Amino acid sequence: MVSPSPHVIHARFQPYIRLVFSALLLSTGLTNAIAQTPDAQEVAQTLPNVVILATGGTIAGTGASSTTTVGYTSATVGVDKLIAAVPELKKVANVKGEQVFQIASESMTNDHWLKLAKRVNILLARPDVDGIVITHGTDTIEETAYFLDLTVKSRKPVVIVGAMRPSTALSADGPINLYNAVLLAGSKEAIGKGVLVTLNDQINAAREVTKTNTSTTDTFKSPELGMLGYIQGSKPYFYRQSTRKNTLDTEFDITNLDVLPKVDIVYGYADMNSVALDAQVAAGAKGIIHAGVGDGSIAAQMKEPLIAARKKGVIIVRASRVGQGIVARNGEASDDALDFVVSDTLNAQKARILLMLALTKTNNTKEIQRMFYTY
Ligand code: DAS
Repeated sequence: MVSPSPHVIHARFQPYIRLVFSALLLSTGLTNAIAQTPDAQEVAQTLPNVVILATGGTIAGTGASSTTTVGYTSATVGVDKLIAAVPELKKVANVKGEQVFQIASESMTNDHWLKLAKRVNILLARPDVDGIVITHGTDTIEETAYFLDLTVKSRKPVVIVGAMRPSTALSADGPINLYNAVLLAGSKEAIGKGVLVTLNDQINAAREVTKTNTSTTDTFKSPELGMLGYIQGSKPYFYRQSTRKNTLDTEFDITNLDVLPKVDIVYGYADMNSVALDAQVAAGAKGIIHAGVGDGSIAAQMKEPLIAARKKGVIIVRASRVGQGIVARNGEASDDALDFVVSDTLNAQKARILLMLALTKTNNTKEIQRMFYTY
């Protein structure tokens, strides 16, 4: 029998040889692909660790129907449900949640702020925490943000987020705001920028941000001085940052503070009287923010009551109800002669926060005025 030529053998077995080679290539390719596709644990190791501290507010609110955008119940949804409602968070950070409070933020107090600031500082001191998100009611978000801006002792990002529509509403803004906040808190770009507030795809600085509309989703703005940037397509874009000192660069330390000095606000208006001021001083106020009309103007009938308060050792800060612009020293009042302080561009509610912290350090009005030009 003539042996078949090698050529014939090759032709007969060619399909099998091709199959074996294909199987080898496939398995090698798969091996490479598997080797290149990191497993879930490896992915998690590349993501930042962000802790979400939940305090309540509309972002955790529920309404009677999907069209209820006012008259809903604030602060009802827990932090775990907030996180579960946004599975996309897992793509941008390793997230853990803590329910610090569950309140509508109009009920936020100094005690809440001290507890929150202490928790933030403890967490940020941990090497395995890269950033913090605080979910918060929008009514006092600007005040909590500024208090933390002056008391957080870290350059790691702290981002405060809220929502203007409850979680049950059509086009609720909470989920995307929370996603953006976690993304921002885990970003390198947000390091060293001070405490930030994000809603509506925008990034604002704690010092300048304020609520400008009672109910619309674009309510948070930094009028005149401007926001810091945007979040677009899962990426933060910064265009400016505040020139004022914050976080690690402030002289305030609340570590061992259990109570803040009592500071109240009197609101200026035509035909005002000193009943509220006198009552606040009698109740033990250590400082008064006079939110005057215009450039912090003092009505004739208010001058003596304010001087009397100052003589009792109460620090008087001239602010303005207007909201934007500088309250000029020795402009609408003889601040040098009256030994008053001016708020610079801080609105009344933020001037109150800075004065409370200033009074934990000094009663010297020259030192306090320096602080209002520094922070
Ligand atoms: N009452 C508001 C608050 O909790 C609801 C909100 O807008 O978050 O601040």
